[in-house]
Amino acid sequence: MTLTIKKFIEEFKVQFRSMYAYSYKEGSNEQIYNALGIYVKNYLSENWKNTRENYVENSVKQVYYFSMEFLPGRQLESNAYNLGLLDTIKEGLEEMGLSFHELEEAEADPALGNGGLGRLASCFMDSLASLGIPGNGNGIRYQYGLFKQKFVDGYQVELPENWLRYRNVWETRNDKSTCMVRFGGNVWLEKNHLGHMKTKYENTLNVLAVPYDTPMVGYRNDIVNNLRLWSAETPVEEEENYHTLEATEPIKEITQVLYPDDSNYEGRLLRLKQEYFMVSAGVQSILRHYKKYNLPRKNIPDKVAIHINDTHPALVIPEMMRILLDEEHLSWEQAFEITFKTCSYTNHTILREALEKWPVDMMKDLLPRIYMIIEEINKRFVETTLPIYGERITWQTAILQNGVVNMAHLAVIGSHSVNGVAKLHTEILMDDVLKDFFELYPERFNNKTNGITQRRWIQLSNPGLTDLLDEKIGQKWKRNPAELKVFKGFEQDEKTINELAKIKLENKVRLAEYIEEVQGIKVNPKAIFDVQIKRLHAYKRQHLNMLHILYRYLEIKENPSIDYTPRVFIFGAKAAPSYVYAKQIIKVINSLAELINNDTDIGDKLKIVFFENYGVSLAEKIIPAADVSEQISLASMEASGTSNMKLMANGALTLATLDGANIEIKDFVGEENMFVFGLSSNDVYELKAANNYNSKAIYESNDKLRRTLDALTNDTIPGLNGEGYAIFDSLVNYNDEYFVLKDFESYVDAQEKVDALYKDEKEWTRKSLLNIASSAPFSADYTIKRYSDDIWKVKQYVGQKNGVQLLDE
Ligand code: Z16
Repeated sequence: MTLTIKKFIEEFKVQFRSMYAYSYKEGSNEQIYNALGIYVKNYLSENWKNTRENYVENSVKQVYYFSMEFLPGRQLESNAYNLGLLDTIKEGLEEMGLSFHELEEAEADPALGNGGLGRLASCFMDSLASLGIPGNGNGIRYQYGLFKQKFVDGYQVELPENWLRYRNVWETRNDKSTCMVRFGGNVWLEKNHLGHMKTKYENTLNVLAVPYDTPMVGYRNDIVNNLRLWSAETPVEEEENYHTLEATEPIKEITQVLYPDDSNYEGRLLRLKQEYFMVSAGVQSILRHYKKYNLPRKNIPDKVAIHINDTHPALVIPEMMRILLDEEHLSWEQAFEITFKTCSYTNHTILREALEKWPVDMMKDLLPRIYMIIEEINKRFVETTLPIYGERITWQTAILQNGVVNMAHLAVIGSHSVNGVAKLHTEILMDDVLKDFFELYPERFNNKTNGITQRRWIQLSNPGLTDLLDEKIGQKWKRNPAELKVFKGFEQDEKTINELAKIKLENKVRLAEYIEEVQGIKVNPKAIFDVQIKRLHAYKRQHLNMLHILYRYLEIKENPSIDYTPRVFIFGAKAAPSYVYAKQIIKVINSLAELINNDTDIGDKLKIVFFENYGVSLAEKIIPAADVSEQISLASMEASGTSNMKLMANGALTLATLDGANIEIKDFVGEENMFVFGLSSNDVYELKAANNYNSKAIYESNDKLRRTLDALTNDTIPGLNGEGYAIFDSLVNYNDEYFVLKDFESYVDAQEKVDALYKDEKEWTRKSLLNIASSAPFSADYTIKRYSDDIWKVKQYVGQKNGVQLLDE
């Protein structure tokens, strides 16, 4: 049933006319894009239905990935590609005088996440479907995504991201599967006439949860899984109680906007409402669906796995208990066993300020029944732990501590599996952050290093590289990423090296054009494209990058003939709106860019491009053009990182501290094929333990560093309003929490090695080739296979054809 170009054109014209009642020739890009999206969605709807029905008919176990964030990116191209329609559609559009890539720009990029955690969730959705694993996403349909970032005089300004403005063609509102979520009020237990305990409620706020389902399309395997995002509405039967539109605000606001904090905990009541809303609706709908399997309740864990992505959805545990106790009337012991066997939890950060701790009073008021259950879980935990492990461990690990609910503790106690997201990160969880739990439950702990989908991050975003790989190593790598290592065989092949260098240059030319178009900066495509793309956070140390640029600038000014290889420093980063320090760093980088980019003494030697509004779509443009991947967090702080993996897979050389997954990158590609610098995680722990770090002494003793830091405060950089002072102060006078000054020298040395190597184009490209060929272990397909085998116990669904095979890992 292959689609011909002719048939596509005919059907598309009908589709457009039926939606807009005029010819596509008169349509706007948004309208044509919408018609195209609906066309593709119709095309996949049968597979979507069949997949759902087959799962139920065969009583397969399904996993539900609960996440407050998803960052799917644009879906037209990837859906068409996974369905095998992309070329037909492109050619058909061309015949109609339309350009696919222009239309694609009309698609909103749903920014329903902050950064790594949300993008990981979406890579996982892609891998689940492509492997044919029964896996669904569960999250929130935020009406406004993460803010749109603009720079005004170099300062970050946040604008609302109204991604639903021109409608969202991928979603299906599913009014048949709504749920009711209750907040607040009074709760008590009462014996009914049969002697059963019944839970009674009064004065609750009832919120209708409406699911919007989005197809998650597998790679050429006829599998379409589901992403279910919930939206809050006034219950129909209660509408008349709300006499004004205004009175419904407290309901609508629950799913209005995403909290813009990455690795940071925002203890607002509304956020807690969002978390419970998503969790309650998700668990209710799963348990309702389970009834279709006609099995006893004790078998739930054989058919259902629920994954808790960071602690944000950890209320799954008491919510599942509530339903099993209050609605299914199971005993506490039965309910807890089922819950525990069903749930698993991933930790994504060791940052103290990111660990969720909800005030008991807030929880009690908003979720009285849930709080009662948490108290009981805590009580029973303490009763069993105390006699065996004693006071210290018991109180350190309790859920209720000093008037707060410790969500990580709840997640660990209620889950059969706890994992970190890179080897080092999992070790740190076991030896430090969750050390006491590791003593209680060593068998629960395991590592699952993150991964990325090579379909979006190589095949779609880097067609040049994809064609080269196909030509050299055949097509098998697309279904079996391990095949990428065959590319290593070409490291000495001059022809391949030249072709690879040419592809990179073409990608850079394209990015250079885009930079000129959107940022108005002319850059030389032959310069080194040095990329740091990630959320702005002090621990990620964009300011270390900035200090090095400033240092270079001063060197060139002093000695114009100095032999630096021309370099374009590219940044993409949003700061949380309330994160003052992060915003100061943005301002300083932007002002420095203004200075350097307009200094005729500098010319091509140094350019800074700070893209506005970094997100998935921009990443797809930047990554294929990168030469250097900056992964410079203070060792031990970055749980994993995932831009490191995407950049490596596209042939960038990694410049990194031994942090997060950078360590595994080094293990696979070899230290000689990257640039490692700085303190190790152990060094950092020792330095902190010694408690004698003195950043001011470093400042005073290192001339180059002092000159660089002084340039932050002596009017070298025009346009600053104290931001340079703020950074100087934090580094010199407030003892430099993230050891920027300590790592500075070593970073500068590593940067000089980058320059030196780049002069040898052949050698550079050979290393680039080895990076691509060594990137296979970071395929999300493998990560998902490991979650499925070790944690979820879900199997690849057989009965579909093709798909991603994972022949030999
Ligand atoms: C997030 O993006 C991450 C951690 C976290 O606790 C909250 C959010 Cl929103 C990131 C980590 O910082 C990063 O190292 C990791 O690669 C990513 O999650 C995916 O695991």
